[in-house]
Amino acid sequence: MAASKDVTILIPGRLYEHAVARISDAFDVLSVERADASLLPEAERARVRGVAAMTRIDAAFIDALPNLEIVANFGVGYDAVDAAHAGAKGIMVTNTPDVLSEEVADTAVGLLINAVRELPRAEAWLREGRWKSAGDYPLTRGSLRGRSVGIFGLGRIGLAIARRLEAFGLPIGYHNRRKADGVDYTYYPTLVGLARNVDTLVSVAPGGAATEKAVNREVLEALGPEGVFVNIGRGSTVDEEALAAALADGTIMAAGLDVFADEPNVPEGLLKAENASLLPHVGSASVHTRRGMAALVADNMVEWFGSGRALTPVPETQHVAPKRALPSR
Ligand code: NAP
Ligand code: 8YV
Repeated sequence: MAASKDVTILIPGRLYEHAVARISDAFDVLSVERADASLLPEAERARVRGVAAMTRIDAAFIDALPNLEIVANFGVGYDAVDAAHAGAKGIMVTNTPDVLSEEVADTAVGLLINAVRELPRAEAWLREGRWKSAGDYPLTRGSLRGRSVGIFGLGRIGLAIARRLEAFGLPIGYHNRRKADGVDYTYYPTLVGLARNVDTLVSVAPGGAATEKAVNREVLEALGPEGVFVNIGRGSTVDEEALAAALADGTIMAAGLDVFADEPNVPEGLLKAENASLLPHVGSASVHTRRGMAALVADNMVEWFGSGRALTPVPETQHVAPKRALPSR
């Protein structure tokens, strides 16, 4: 069966408007305020064959939709979707890899430079008239010169960050669960081992139980007093209390953060830290890149309901095939 208005896609909560438009072109769309099945009458739940979302999709929500075939996540990080549960039930989950990697890597490098060279504070100095009233902005203690970089999560985005920082002349190490194929960067089997051997740690690891608060006091102490920590991955990977303390007491020098554990709530200790550059999760947030992500969300749906294959299935649902008969090729 091809993509058609006979297929109902549920959009719970807010979704980027270009994705809504692309999905609405191809399918019947049902919207609901949030991913809470009690907001939908039973007949409507039964209509739903696909979900497109950038919000939490838990096991209870999946279970409440008896004819659900696919969850298309708007974002490459899909820690908000219970993909293991979906996979066990034969439900496909897709994400949006690759189309955002270069944009997010650009943002990570910007955040690193902001943190090290204090660019947001220097700009504030100018805007507040202090250049005129007080003179030049003070020289920054930090510099990228002479730094060594560690990447926590050397995957698609991590590699794009590494390529950029290599061009800046900086040596690169990384920590993943497994050594990456085809790269010459130095591998560290533990995160604390990586932190001990670099002074600049960039985290782009996925969220979830395996990485929960992995960047903790011990890792920050290992990074040391010249240490700079950048997080462009997920806020859940950091012990934010330990990070705020480390910024306040000089355990590390500075931080650049795009992601937080409980967005949009940012802990007071981080808001107060003048040696932290903070961004409201804008890693992929350009019109160009969000359009690419939106197209991939819609194309996954169209492909699934057309050919029965997904373009970018997540590993937990690689094995999932449609339960319905597929058109002959
Ligand atoms: P990816 O290609 O899957 O890379 C993730 C890397 O992390 C892999 O190399 C993986 O290697 C490593 N990893 C996974 N679990 C680990 C663990 N428990 N311990 C150590 N290493 C681990 O994903 P990506 O496309 O680069 O995206 C990475 C993450 O960036 C996403 O999941 C998302 O959370 C975040 N992100 C943020 C923004 C933003 O706007 N700030 C935008 C896009 C993505 P191994 O499997 O060998 O461990
Ligand atoms: C998006 C992201 O901002 O892709 C991801 O994992 O974190 C970002 O690109 C997010 O998914 C949209 O809410």
